[in-house]
Amino acid sequence: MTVLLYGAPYSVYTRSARLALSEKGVDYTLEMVDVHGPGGLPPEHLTRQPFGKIPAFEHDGFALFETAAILRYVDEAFAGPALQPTDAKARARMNQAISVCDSYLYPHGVWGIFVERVSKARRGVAADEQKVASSLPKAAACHAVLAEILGDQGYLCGAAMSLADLHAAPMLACLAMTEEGRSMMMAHPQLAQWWQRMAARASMAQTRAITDV
Ligand SMILES: N[C@@H](CCC(=O)N[C@@H](CS)C(=O)NCC(=O)O)C(=O)O
Repeated sequence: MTVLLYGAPYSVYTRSARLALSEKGVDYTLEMVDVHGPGGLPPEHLTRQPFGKIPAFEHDGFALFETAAILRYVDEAFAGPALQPTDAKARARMNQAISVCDSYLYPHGVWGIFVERVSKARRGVAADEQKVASSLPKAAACHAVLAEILGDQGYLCGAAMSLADLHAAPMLACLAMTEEGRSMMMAHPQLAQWWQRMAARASMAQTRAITDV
């Protein structure tokens, strides 16, 4: 069996796919595709992901892109602990949390805050304060929604970990590196406890990258 993941350790979406593979106990090879490298996007990557994004995935010749689809496939195609609840309402919440991460947390939390505060600082570039200010309320709303979905459960969609946790954790790991992200998290004590639980998982340690060193 061959499982290939094309992506980069710094990418939050690549990390979500790696977390799912790791939690399922699937052996895979990470083929480095550096979309932000000096040479730009390697042109051959467009044959795997026509929009030039990472990750892309392949299992014994079956090629797939879009992280949410990869995560569902990994859960359904491989043995290991189930990563999707069977209850219709819990599953709907899982899909809602994933969609909130994709639509709002990624653009406003990762790009609007983490990239402005952390990535740009590493390059010696000043943050665009207007961009940060306009992203803050939306990132805060993401935290509030995730905290509401979590409630007093151990994981986002119940007592067991689900794909929603694996989708959200890499993005929140980025935010946890910023002052703003930490205070948004601390505003929701249950979410802060959930974060500690996620951060302690072996899969998170195995996939730690420049985003949360
Ligand atoms: N909808 C895609 C989004 C993936 C995505 O945005 N990946 C980022 C890295 S975390 C990327 O490839 N960015 C490169 C770019 O936008 O040029 C998915 O779910 O896989």
